[in-house]
Amino acid sequence: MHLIKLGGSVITDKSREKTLRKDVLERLAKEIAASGEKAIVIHGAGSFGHILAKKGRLKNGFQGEWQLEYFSKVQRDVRQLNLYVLSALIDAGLRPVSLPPSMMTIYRDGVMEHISKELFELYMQIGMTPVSFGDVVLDKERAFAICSGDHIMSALSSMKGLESAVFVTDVNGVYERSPNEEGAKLLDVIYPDSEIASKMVREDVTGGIKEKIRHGFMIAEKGIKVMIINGLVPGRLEKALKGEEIIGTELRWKKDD
Ligand code: IP8
Repeated sequence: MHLIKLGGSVITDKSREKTLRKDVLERLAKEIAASGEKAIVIHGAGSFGHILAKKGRLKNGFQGEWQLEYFSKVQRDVRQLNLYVLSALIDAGLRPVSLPPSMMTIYRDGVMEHISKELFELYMQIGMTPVSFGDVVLDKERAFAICSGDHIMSALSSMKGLESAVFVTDVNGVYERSPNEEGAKLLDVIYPDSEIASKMVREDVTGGIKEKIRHGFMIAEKGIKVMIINGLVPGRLEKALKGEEIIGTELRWKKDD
């Protein structure tokens, strides 16, 4: 069984509000189905969530009544994206079931306090593909919080029978320098003490990669194979799920893993 995070930067155009990359989403859904592997699919919010979440300053919780309108709108919009993901998975022949975080997770002071893992397990047992996503959720201290898909990935990493966690992004993996810089080298493997990993976490080069690395290592610590791969290149996700050699970055907890 695999945990797959379809990054918001892959399945949406992050620069334009509520813009789906339908062709990419449909291809990735087909690759998951073609792999023949069991999976839980988590997707990011992309331009269906991040733009309005920022405008409504939802990240740090309640500051004023005016934010509630943004809370509602972001929840509505990420659901809309979730419906597109569900449709793509159904069309690819899978049997997805939606598990919205607002219905099964609770935060306290910006930290996930509860997630109903049993729902994921039971749906898997009856042959469904659980699908969850980045959402706005209740927070017992701050009224509400942003629950990222990366956070759901690490929260589910203690599930039985888990073989790998694949973070599908719009870059080949983790580079020693910014991938936009000429000659930047892709790293095949990084460790928690790799200079690049700590540098990226510290300097917050891109919020997205930073969170992926942090949550990715929390998963790798449990002995699960963790990969960051490029979903814009056809075939990589399917190969990653089949355990085939591909271009990407593996996050390893220890040097002898
Ligand atoms: O795209 C963020 O989830 P992510 C969720 O997985 C919202 O980081 C609502 C912005």
